[in-house]
Amino acid sequence: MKPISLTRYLIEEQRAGRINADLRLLIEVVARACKSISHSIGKGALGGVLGDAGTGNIQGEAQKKLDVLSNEILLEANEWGGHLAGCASEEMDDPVKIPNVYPKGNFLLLYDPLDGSSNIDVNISVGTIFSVLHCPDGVTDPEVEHYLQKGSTQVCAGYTVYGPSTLLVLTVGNGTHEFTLDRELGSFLMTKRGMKIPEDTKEFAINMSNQRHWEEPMKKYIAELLAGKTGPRGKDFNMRWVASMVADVHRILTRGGVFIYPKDLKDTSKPGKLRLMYEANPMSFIVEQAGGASTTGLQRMLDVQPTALHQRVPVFLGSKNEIEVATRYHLEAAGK
Ligand code: AFP
Repeated sequence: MKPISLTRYLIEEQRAGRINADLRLLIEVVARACKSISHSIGKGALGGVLGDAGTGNIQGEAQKKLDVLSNEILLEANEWGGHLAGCASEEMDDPVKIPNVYPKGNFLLLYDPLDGSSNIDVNISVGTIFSVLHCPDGVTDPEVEHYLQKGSTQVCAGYTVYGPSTLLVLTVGNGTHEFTLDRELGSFLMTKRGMKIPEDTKEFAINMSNQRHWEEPMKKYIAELLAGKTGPRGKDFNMRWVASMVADVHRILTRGGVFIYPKDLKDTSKPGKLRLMYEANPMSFIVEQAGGASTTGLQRMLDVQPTALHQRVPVFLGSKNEIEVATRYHLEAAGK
C-alpha cells in the first residue's frame, strides 16, 4: 500500500479534532522549510555553504554558515504565514516578533535550526528540532516570559534528520510517527506509524570523554554498564555516540537505547550542555509519545518549569527501564 503523505496525515488529525487548521498549516510550513534546508545541505561543498559563518550565538558557540542559513529559512517561511504569535531560536538572543504587516496566530514556535552542526563539515547527519506552544490568551506581542512554559504544554514537537535520507519525526500528542522525504515528489510520506521504543536495551550513548567530570551517580551507572556480563547488570552493553542529538535520538526511536548528556563539573556554571526549550523538551515529548522516558536525572523533563529561554539542562532519555535505573541512582545520591 502506498504510504500516506504528511498532508493527508495532518488533515486526518484535524478531522479527528486533535489539531486545528492553524496548527496543521504551521506544521506544513515548518516541513516545507526543512525541505529547503535539506536541499541546501545536500549540495554540500558544491553549494558553498560549508564552514564557519564567523559569528557566535547567545551560547558563545561558533556559528556555521548552515546554522545561519537554516535559521533564516525557518524564520522567513514562518513569519508571514499567519499562524504564529512569535518564534524563538537557538541562534537568536531574543524571540522574534511577527512584523505588523502580517496577520498573527496564537502559536509560539521554538527551534534549533541545525542541531549537530559541528558535524556538517564532515558529512555526518544533522537535523532541525522544533517545539510548538500555545501563546497565552490575550497576549498578542509575546515576551520571553510567555515562552517559559513547561514541556508538558507542548502541542506539537518534531525533528528532521538530514542523513542518507531526510526524515521528519513528529508528534501532536497522539503517538510518534516517521515521514521520509520523497526527493522526486518533494513530499514527506509516512514510513512508520506509532514508533515504539523498547523498554529494555543494551545500547547507550554518552560522551565518555567527560567521564572524569561526572557526578558520582553518573560514574556509578556507566561503570555498571561497562562491567557488562561480569558486573551487576549481568549483560554486555554497546556504545554509540554520533554527537548529533537528532541522529542519536533517531537510533533510539528505531531500536532502543539511552542517550545521556549529564551535568558535569567541568564548568559548574552550566547545568548540562543541551537546551531545555528547543532540544530537551521537544525530544522528550517525542520520546514519551513513543513509550520511552525522559528525565533530568532528578525529575521528568516535561515537568521542568523553565526560567530562561536558552536554559541548559541535563538530559536522560530513551528506553524506559534504563532511564529509570539512571534516574534512581541520581535521586538516591540527592537523598530523595
Ligand atoms: P553542535 O550543534 O554544536 O554540533 O552540538 C550538538 C549537540 O548540541 C547535540 O546535538 C549533541 O548530542 C551534543 O551537542 C554533542 O556534544 P559533544 O560535542 O560533547 O559530543
